[in-house]
Amino acid sequence: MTVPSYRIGSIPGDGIGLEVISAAIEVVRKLSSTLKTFSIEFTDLPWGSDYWKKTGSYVPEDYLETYRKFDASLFGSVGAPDVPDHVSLWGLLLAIRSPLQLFANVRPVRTFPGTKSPLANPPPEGIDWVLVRENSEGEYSGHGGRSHVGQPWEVATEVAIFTRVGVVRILRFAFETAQSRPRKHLTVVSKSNSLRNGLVLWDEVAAEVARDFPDVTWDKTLVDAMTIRMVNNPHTIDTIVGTNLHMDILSDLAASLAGSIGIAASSNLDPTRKNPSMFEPVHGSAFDITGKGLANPLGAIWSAADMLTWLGEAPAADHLMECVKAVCRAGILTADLGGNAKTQDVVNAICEEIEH
Ligand code: GGG
Repeated sequence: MTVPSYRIGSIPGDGIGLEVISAAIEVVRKLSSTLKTFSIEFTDLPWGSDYWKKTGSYVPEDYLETYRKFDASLFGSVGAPDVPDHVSLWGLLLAIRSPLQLFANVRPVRTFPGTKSPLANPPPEGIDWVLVRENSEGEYSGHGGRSHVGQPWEVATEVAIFTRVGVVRILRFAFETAQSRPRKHLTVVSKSNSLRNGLVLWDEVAAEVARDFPDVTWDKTLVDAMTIRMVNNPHTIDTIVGTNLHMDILSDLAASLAGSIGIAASSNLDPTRKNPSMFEPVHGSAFDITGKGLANPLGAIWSAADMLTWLGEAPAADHLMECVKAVCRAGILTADLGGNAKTQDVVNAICEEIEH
C-alpha cells in the first residue's frame, strides 16, 4: 500500500536546537515506522551561527529556493553567546518567516499531566490556551535605522508597520482558530491607548472581522492588563491574538504559567499554503545547558506533532501527543519540569510508548 510521503527541511540552528531537533526526528521516525500510515524524510540544513562564522552569512544565497522544495520545516533555535542577538535572529529565523510570509504564528499552551503550574488558582482542568501571534509585520517589520552613531544626538528608530491587509488576515485567522475550539472565545490584545495609529487600526479591524463570526464571543484587553489577567484570571482565557512583539512576550509568560517554556510549541504558518510552513519550539538556544543532555525535547516534539497535523496526519499527531502525555504522567520529566530525566530518557520513553 502506498502511503503519503513528506520531505522535511530540518534546521536545528544553534545550541540546544541540535539536541531537541534530533530528539524530535527520532520520535517522528519511530512513529512513522510503527504506524506505517505515512513516510517522512528529513534533510539537514546546517544553517546557523557556525555557518555564519564560516561564510559570513546565516544561510546560503539560494536558501529560499532550497527551502521551498520541502513540504515543511522543523526549526530548533537560533542565537550564540558570541554573536549579537539581532544578527542571529534576522540572519536566520526572520530571514525565513518574513520573505515566505509565514504570517500566523500559533503557540498552543497547555498544562501536561504530571506537571505543575505555578499559578495560585490554575483552571481546574489545567491551562489550555492558543496564542496567535502576528508574525510578519508590526514591531518586527525591519523598518528603522540609526544615524549620528556614537554622538550624544544619536537617533535610533524602530518603526512598527501595520497594514490593513496584514491586520485583517491575522485577525480573521484568529477568529477562525477560536471558532474551531470548544469555548469559541477570543481575546484581542492591543495597546491602543498609547499606540494611537497602528493599534487603533488593529482594534477597528477586530470589530469589523468579528461581525463575520457571530458564534465567537470576544473581548479586548490592553497588553499590560493581559499579563495580570493571565496570572489572576486564567480561566477567562481561551484564544488570544496580538501583535508580533506583544505575543512574543505573552507566549513566554503563558508557557511558564503552564509549567515551562521547555514544552512550548509553535507553528509559523502560511495559511494560503503557497510556502512551506515552519515548526519550532518557542525556547531559544540555551547555551547554559547545551551539550549536557538536559534540554527538554517536548517543545520540539509537540511542534513536530503540529507539523504532522498541518500535513494532514492528525491521527498520527494525536497518537504522538497521547504518548507524550503518558510519559509525563509517568513522571519522566526533565529538570525544568521538576524531574531528573535527561533528554534521551524522555525520547526513549516516548518511543517505547509509541511501540505499545
Ligand atoms: N526556537 C526559536 C528561537 O530560537 N527563538 C529565539 C527567539 O528569540 N525568538 C524570537 C522570536 O520568536 O521572534
